[in-house]
Amino acid sequence: MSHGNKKPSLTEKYLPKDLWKWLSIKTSFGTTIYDCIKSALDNPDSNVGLYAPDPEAYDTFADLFHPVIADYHKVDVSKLKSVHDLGDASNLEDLSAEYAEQIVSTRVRVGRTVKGFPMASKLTREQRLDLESRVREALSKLDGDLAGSYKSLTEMSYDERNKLIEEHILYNDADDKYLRDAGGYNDWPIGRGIFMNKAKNFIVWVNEEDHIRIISMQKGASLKQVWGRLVKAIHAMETKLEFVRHDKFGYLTFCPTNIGTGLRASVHVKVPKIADSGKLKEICESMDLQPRGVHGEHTESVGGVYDISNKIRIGRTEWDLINTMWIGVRKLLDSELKK
Ligand code: ADP
Ligand code: CIR
Repeated sequence: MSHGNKKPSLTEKYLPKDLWKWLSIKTSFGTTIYDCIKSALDNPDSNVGLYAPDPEAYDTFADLFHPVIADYHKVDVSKLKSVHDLGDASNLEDLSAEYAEQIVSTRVRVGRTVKGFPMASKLTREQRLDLESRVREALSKLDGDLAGSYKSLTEMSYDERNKLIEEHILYNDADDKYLRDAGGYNDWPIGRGIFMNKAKNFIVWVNEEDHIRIISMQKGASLKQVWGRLVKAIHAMETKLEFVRHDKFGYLTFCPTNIGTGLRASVHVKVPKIADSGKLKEICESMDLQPRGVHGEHTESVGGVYDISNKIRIGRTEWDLINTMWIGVRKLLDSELKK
């Protein structure tokens, strides 16, 4: 397979040589090994390339999923146990005014899979619509500052969708080639939608890459408020829907990079000097952080603003990952502002 100058994907690296044993195996949802690795086959430039078309794939094809998870998340799978602690948001320290000024906005999201359904690529049209209506029903019961309204993509105009994408509220319109080739956009946009509270700072994505992504976001640097709101939302959603949880891998998601906590805590932060030095990725990696462009994964920076978030999602608690991001961003800003 040709990769240009790039390293082979983790899927290619760890694909067992005795594939023969898997050719007749299917999970109870009908998933084959080909379904799991299709994105890597179609995209030799993948970093990971693997997707779980249903929750069972993580165990049925363990000889591939486990080493990929170990490598990406830097964990020992044999010792791994799912650990969770949402911590206490009120203990998060605010940044000094000088540092806070560099931060455009703050966002935390968690991904979840609803029990009883396969992930995006194996959902039939009917199952996706059924899942959408169950999630919609659950969301309609939220109250207080979490109360809001749901809209399907099919009920929204092109302009309405574009405006929300520009505001970083709605997911991009089926343009991730890795996800598309994994089958994540089957029957797009049917069954997909978005829930927003009145303040537009609590958002739920329905049937994008994952069944649901629960999101808290706002302008500025108050991680305390953002995380506090998300913790409240997670608790509320858990009383209304049952999510798939694995003893080792925690919350299961379509992409194995998101399992565990499913949590990505990010800031849009101005770091033009570090970016110009060409060392942003390297510095981020050394602190378990990942830089992305301002329109999400696989996009570019605009005006020296980067999306900086925790890279690891498993083997550590939610509270640990929130703090990893916060401490790392403070160090980045120490260096950007030359303290
Ligand atoms: P995900 O975070 O769900 O993995 P993406 O990387 O595609 O997915 O990001 C989704 C959207 O969230 C994009 O529009 C991105 O710009 C926006 N986003 C992420 N972090 C922030 C942030 N800190 N502030 C504002 N928007 C953000
Ligand atoms: C890939 O393998 O490159 C894509 N399927 C995206 C994987 C998750 N993101 C990442 O590694 N940065």
